[in-house]
Amino acid sequence: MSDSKDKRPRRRIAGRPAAKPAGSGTAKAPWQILEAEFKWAAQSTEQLPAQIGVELAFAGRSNVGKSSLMNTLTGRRRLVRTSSTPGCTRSINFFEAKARDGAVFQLVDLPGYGYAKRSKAERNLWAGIIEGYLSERQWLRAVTLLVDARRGFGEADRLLSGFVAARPKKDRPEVIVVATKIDKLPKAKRRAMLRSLSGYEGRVIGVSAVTGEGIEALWQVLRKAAHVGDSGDVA
Ligand SMILES: Nc1nc2c(ncn2[C@@H]2O[C@H](COP(=O)(O)OP(=O)(O)OP(=O)(O)O)[C@@H](O)[C@H]2O)c(=O)[nH]1
Ligand SMILES: [Mg+2]
Repeated sequence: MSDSKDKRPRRRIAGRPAAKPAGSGTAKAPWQILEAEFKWAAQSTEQLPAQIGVELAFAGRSNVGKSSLMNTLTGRRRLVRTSSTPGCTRSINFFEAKARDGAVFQLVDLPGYGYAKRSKAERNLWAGIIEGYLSERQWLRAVTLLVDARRGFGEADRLLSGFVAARPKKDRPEVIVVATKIDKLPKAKRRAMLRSLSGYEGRVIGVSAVTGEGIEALWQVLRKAAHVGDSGDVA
């Protein structure tokens, strides 16, 4: 794609959380990302790329921390543009990440779902594109659904997980729920919050783009969902 660089979202310089390198403290971990680069941006279903590899998507309400989490997962501060103003990501952005053991993933950053300050027409347009991507994308193996640790599971989160749940079992991606911004909760309250995250029954991984907490646990689950063997091969 010749004009891919032109579509690349501009990066924000100031005010982002300091992403810890994924794998810091776990030197030479096989899951640690050594190379990551922007690949593609799509602003409509028609602009989605043909097969480029195993896809791991990041979905959730606007401003919940999707783009920041991707920076932390790849150990890069500025791979993905983030902002304290909701509505930052306005296209479906693909980033290729290569792990130490050779496994390669396409990390897919989705725009925030249901951002209230956009026009209804724009919200509907993006709801349709996100729904189309989550319910039909053939190479999607896992959807990390981000929920603010302090707010819990809401209507938008149920909708997003519903798009995936409606797929036939044989090609249904795994939904992994993560509670973001866990650093904003006192340590003593975290376990209880994760257990009681309102409206959700399964396991929730607490993560922080600031401290790097939960990143190794999330990579283990993502790699399992992508069927990555010990050798780094993607089945
Ligand atoms: N304290 C803290 N702040 C975070 C964390 N993750 C993200 N943030 C902040 O939350 C804001 C939103 O982060 P983004 O990563 O841009 O959120 P997003 O979900 O991609 O937002 P949209 O693209 O607008 O949907 C930014 O100000 C980040 O610095 C975290 O783990 N801890
Ligand atoms: Mg974003």
